[in-house]
Amino acid sequence: MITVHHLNNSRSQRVLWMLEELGVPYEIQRYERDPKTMLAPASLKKVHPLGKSPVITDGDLVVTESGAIIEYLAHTYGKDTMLPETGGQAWLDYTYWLHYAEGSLMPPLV
Ligand SMILES: N[C@@H](CCC(=O)N[C@@H](CS)C(=O)NCC(=O)O)C(=O)O
Repeated sequence: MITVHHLNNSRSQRVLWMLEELGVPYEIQRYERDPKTMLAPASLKKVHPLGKSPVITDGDLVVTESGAIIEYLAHTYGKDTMLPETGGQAWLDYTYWLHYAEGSLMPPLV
């Protein structure tokens, strides 16, 4: 079972969106930012030493960094439904939107 270690108001939202698109079962472990510092609680460091969100666990695997998580999920659970063949326009479009989300969309949102 996938567990999403979800921090409020964070990139973790994209991971939840991805999992909904894939239709893969998952559970959510919630973490709340400190209202003054807006930092994640120290308990998140027990999952991964960086203590940042998003991070997911899938069995024994720990995956962090939102783009890497999205790629992991696409390759593991979306091979037949989401992942285009390498090369060609569909694959370029997939790659574009994969990087657009973090490289262009996130900066004006944070
Ligand atoms: N580049 C990382 C960014 C990770 C990151 O900075 N996450 C923020 C939320 S979007 C966070 O955990 N902030 C709380 C903190 O730094 O304590 C990713 O895309 O996953």
